[in-house]
Amino acid sequence: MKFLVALILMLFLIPAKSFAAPVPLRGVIEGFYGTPWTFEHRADLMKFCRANNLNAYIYAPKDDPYHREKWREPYPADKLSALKKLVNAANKNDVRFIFAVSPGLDLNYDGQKGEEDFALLLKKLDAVYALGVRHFAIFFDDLKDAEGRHHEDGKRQAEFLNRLQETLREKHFDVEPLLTVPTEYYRLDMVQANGSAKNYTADFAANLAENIVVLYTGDGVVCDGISDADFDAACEIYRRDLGIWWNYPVNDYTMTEDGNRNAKLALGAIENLPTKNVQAIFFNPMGQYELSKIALATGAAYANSPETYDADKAWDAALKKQFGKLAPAMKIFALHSRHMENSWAKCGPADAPDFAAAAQANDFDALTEMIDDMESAADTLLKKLPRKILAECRPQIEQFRRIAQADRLAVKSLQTKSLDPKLELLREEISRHEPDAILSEKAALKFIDDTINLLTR
Ligand code: 14T
Repeated sequence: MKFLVALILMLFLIPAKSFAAPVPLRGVIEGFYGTPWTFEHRADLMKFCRANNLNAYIYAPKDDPYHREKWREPYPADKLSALKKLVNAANKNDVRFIFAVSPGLDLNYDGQKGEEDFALLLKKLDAVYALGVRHFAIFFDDLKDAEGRHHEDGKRQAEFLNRLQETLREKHFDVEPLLTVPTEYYRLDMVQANGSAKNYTADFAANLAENIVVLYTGDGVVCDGISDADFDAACEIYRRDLGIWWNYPVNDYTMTEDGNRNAKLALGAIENLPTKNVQAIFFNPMGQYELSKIALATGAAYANSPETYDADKAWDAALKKQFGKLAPAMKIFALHSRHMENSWAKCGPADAPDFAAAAQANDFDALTEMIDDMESAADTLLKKLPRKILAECRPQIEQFRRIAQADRLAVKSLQTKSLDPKLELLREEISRHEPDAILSEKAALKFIDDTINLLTR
């Protein structure tokens, strides 16, 4: 009898779990500042999307001049033929290729100039339609001036999008509904202190055609999660189910001075996203294509089953799949490079919480064991990581090794209650490399500074 009850229960529970509804539109948005990905990266991404059951890619690289600054100009022939290959690769892998333009910097809406701009944008999209693209997006993000103000009119923007969508769909019956990002694209920027929508947002939301998909980034631009309640509140403002533009693992706000690298890598799992009602989600990655795949694989696991998603499990699975024998070493390194935080951004799991706890507790045995692992992980990775991957993280792994060495000196200094002068020298060397490589600011790096401070007082 018990057996029968159990069997019947299982019959109900198993399907419920394994058929948890995926987010319908789920994928990657190439939406970061800095050197865009190459066409080779993008072609590879299409296979990655298929393998991870992601079904969409938005082409929106901020520093492709033809996407934003020179949006009026048509793509030159060589770029267009590269785009065509990419569109074919997307179609072959069942990935929706969504072509985005960000015309907001200098778009005219009214009069003669308005008509000219409308025609130019239509021409731009038509050229891409001819390549086989059926999904389009128009973005109005990052139009604020130095004082953080913008001068956009929500009604005018919405009417522009409505007209564009109508015109496109009259010409081509098979164009899918547009996607957009408003100028006020995070919740705390959409509302006034009293909680009601600002004029821009109220006007944009009230006038925008029902079927246009609106993406937003959460309560902030880069924020540490979207609870179900946060999400409901945002959808309430727009009176529709919103899509999410999720700013992890993007790290463009840690750009180095030469603009070619990023000091901190976001190698953690996606976490803290809504469990239901999400219609679309796009993860904005790092310029470091290969290393973005760790977070993206976890994002895929989330998007395929928001209700049952387990960030730690997905993270382990992604590391195993992508790094094989090197997964244990990679995990030790990645543990110290997950959390992204500055004055306005905060996202990603804490860096090395066990290290931070052991440091807090003065647990020298535990610390020493972790430091041994850190040093040997750094050596292994520098020796054995595939060339393409190492090219994206060599400065950070070398910095990781210095930090581990300094941590060892810190433990020794604490044990002998006297500051080893080599520790201060090594700390200076670490500082010299910080413009290029930052990790574990609140764990392994902090332990060095805390120790120096304690012993120099
Ligand atoms: F449209 C958006 F949803 C969005 O996130 N826009 C940009 C995005 O392209 C960029 O990659 C991301 C992370 O830096 O944040 C947005 O850009 C900003 C926003 C800021 F508030 C860049 C600097 C900021 F201070």
